[in-house]
Amino acid sequence: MRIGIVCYPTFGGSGVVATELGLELSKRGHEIHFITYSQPVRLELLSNNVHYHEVNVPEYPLFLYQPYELALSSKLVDMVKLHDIEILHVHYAIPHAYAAYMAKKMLQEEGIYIPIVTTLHGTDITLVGSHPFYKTAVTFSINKSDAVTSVSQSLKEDTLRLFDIKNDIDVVPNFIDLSKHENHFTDCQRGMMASDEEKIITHISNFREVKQIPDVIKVFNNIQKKMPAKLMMVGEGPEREPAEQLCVKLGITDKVIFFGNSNEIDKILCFSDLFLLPSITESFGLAALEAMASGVPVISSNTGGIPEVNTHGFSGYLSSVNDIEDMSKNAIHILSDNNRLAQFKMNAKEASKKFGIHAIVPKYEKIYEDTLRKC
Ligand code: GMT
Repeated sequence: MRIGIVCYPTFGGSGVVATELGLELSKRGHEIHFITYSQPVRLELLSNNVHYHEVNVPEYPLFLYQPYELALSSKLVDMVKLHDIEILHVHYAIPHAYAAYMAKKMLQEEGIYIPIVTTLHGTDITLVGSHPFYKTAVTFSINKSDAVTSVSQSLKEDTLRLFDIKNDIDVVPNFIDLSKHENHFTDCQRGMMASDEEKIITHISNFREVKQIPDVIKVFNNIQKKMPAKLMMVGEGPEREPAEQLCVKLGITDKVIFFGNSNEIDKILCFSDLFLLPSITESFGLAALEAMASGVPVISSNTGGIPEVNTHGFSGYLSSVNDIEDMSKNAIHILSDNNRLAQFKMNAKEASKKFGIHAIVPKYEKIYEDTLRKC
């Protein structure tokens, strides 16, 4: 199939999933066209089967907000015609599903029919999409999609609760390429980060409020009172600076390393002992799955789709949102006994296996085939 993929190209789960999906589909013989405003961060290799088309939005002083949806829908029309694209798969409803619907209507005028698959990722539903300013258009564009998928059962339930949805929603969980987390680095440079007796705790996110960054720091603070430990903070976002200030206040700056965004999270995870994800809400928690695949147990909140990924008492532990004491107690329980830690690491890896790329990508292929057949 010739498939157009629309996504956010930046660091963030939805863009990562869309990119990995496109790359895997290309390996399975499909022709993939990424259409977005810059080259997706995990899209390192373009090939015969993998193309990238940039959406340009020229600045014009009249506009307080540049009309990205308009530029995107025009680009979609042009690329569908030029490359004979058969189906569009848009990741993150806002504004991609809306722009794709506009493109579809414009193409229909020319006698070209292009079906749209929309994948809901989380904040497009829970935080942003359900806001009254967006809700009408988001509901419309979901209902106008030819197929809709969500990345967890929990997100499907949230969507049906928050919006008046007429379509079926298929749950297709997020996935990862397990082979990228095999820990076969000869350069797993643990020694550069911490001494042998120090435990390494890691958090990876976009440092937004929803991630509860202060809870990450507070849980780590409790851990380091009980044992030698270091905290690796990976990512960029508005909560980074307050987090650095909190570390100063707690007197733990020498134990916390802020990395910024990284394309090498598998290398960081390969020397990590524990992953923290205390989010207020999380439709899936791709970063937790990536940690588990690298054999890193997860201490998380029990919100949204996280319980579908992290199994309490097996791959890690789940606590109520903001229950710092419980998260700290569970973290110390895992870390304080090396045999127990080794068992949790094995369990985490085991639990990640059901989300392997080869198990999940065929589900999307089937959705494309069914959608093309129906339309
Ligand atoms: O976590 C974010 O705020 C970024 C957002 C995104 O667009 O990448 O993440 C959402 O989609 C990911 C991929 O499906 C999920 O793993 C994240 O759980 C989800 N984030 C939230 O629901 C807060």
